[in-house]
Amino acid sequence: MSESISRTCMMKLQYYSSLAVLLLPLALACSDTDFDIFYHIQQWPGSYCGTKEGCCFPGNQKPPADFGIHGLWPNYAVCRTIDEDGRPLNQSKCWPDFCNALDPSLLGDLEPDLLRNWGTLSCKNKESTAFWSHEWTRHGTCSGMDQHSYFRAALEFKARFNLTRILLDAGIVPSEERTYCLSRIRDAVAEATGSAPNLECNRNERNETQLYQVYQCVGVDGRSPVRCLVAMDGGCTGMVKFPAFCATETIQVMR
Ligand code: U2P
Repeated sequence: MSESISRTCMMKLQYYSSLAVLLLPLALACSDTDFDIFYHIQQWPGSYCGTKEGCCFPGNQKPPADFGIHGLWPNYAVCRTIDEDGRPLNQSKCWPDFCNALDPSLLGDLEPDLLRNWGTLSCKNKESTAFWSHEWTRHGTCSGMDQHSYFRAALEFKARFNLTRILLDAGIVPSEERTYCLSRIRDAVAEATGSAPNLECNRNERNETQLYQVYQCVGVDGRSPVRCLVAMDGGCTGMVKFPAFCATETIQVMR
């Protein structure tokens, strides 16, 4: 973390060093651990692929019918309207991003686990490495962790709280016909993890609402579930689909 403290921040810290009261908040404002929680976000492939746009599989490999990681995103408790120097921002900012440049020499031993659990489904970002690179540059560089620790933390969290299993155990099974009460999905995850998640939905080709992403709130250590600071259920309705992952007609398999 100390490497990422910028020269400007260092000068500010020196300038204010006699004012002990100001020193701590300033040090926090200059640091790349200046955030309140992580969102650990997982996407359901049945819903990513089951839209008008469809999806793509890297290397011609259909992934398993399991939630996949989208990202581990540092987030502020309250959106900010001024920058760290107290100047007003054009737009309010709800999370830090792009804190550093990319170091492409990532991952090493984590790659098989990442391919299984953090594969891309995007037809714009067709290689999983491009997806990881994007997530690292935009979000990971603000996490206060090095690359290896960051990706490992996301993988370990997913393994510890297996969403697909949690939902199955609560009788929430992927289905083309059934719809589920949104609160039942949220309660199932809350009971299993101790923290109610935020949920995001999208729409299938019949314009029905379906569970797309689950946002689990995680402490700044990247390990422990914590209470979400704001409740969110973007795009969801009271009853949602949790579609089976078999919508082959909308899938462009990559060659
Ligand atoms: O965080 C949003 C960015 O990540 C990309 N993304 C998302 C899911 C996925 O499986 N693969 C992937 O690359 C988004 O790409 P999009 O969904 O827009 O195709 C977006 O760039």
